[in-house]
Amino acid sequence: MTSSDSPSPSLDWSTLRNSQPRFSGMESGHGACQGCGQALATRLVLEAAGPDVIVANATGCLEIFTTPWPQSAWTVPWIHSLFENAAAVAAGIEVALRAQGRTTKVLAFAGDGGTFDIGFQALSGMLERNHEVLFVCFDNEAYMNTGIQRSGSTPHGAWTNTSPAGKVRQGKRHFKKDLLAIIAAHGIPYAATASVAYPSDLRNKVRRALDVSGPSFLLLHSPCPLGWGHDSALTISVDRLAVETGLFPVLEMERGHVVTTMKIRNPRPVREYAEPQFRFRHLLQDTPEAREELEHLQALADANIERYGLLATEPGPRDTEGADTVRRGGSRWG
Ligand SMILES: Cc1ncc(C[n+]2csc(CCOP(=O)(O)OP(=O)(O)O)c2C)c(N)n1
Ligand code: SF4
Ligand SMILES: [Mg+2]
Repeated sequence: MTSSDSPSPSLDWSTLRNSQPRFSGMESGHGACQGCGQALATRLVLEAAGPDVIVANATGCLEIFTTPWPQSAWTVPWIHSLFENAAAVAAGIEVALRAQGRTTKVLAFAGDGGTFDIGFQALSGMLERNHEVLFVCFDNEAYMNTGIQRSGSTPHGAWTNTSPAGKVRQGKRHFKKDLLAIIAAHGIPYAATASVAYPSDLRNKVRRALDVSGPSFLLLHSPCPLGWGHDSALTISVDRLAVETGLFPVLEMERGHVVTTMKIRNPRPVREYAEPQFRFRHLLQDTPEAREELEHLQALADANIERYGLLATEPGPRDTEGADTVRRGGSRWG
């Protein structure tokens, strides 16, 4: 399309095109499902981080869909670690680079299973030893790559293949692990959460994380159409609802203290978040058990809003309605 056939005469196509990030650390042509939040989140992280990085990637969907032998979607140096040791591998790379006097940034990528559960020991050690590594957890709230098993991150009440919903139980009995509180306890320089529904916010947090001296941690909410059972076209709107309900608080922490939050301008009921997702479908039934579980989920969202002071008192440019949700334009490299 040229500027002459632009649908809007006021839209300058060449400016728009020039504002697109030039660098992409993960190319298209990979095998992720349509609408995969993790694929989008990875692209955003790498756009913001730029080319001078090395990635250590734990086993999981991301590793699988980007590297079907003999192909690779990565344009940055990338190494596949075990499910449990991405942080340890990244720490080793960081020490080696430091010994060589190199400033290349080291990123560790893992799913929620590889972060909240099986990779947690290596992560905790990496943070405690103060390695200059950015650890990114792509949180799709279950072990997706092996067929949707519940993890420590799966929300209360959600169906998975190992937390079924039926007469006796209404999905997962336990709560989503409060990983942020555990990360905060390490007192690291920078930790933050972000959602693929707010790409500019996400990219800014990557840049901030890479600017600090020492370890940093990002928890990126990454919808999985297959495991959550929503239409792949709804990935962004579903994730926006995760934020607008309070179920996924978006915030930044320095040395364990919350320093910024994305305020919620119009809080949405968790029912609205649950409706498009198969994993919460049983909570919408007209039974006392389903109603009670949905109330629990609402109470958890309300508790987050209260705990982090998420309610907007007046409209702001960085609240859930003011923040940039569509415009692209990450850093330009080369
Ligand atoms: C020690 C070990 N246990 C189990 C597995 C099998 N396994 C591979 S990927 C995976 C699930 C990964 O879940 P998560 O980290 O949440 O990433 P996702 O696939 O959801 O992106 C499992 C259980 C393994 N590779 N290694
Ligand atoms: S199963 Fe989920 S996380 Fe894995 S590629 Fe598909 S949408 Fe992405
Ligand atoms: Mg997962």
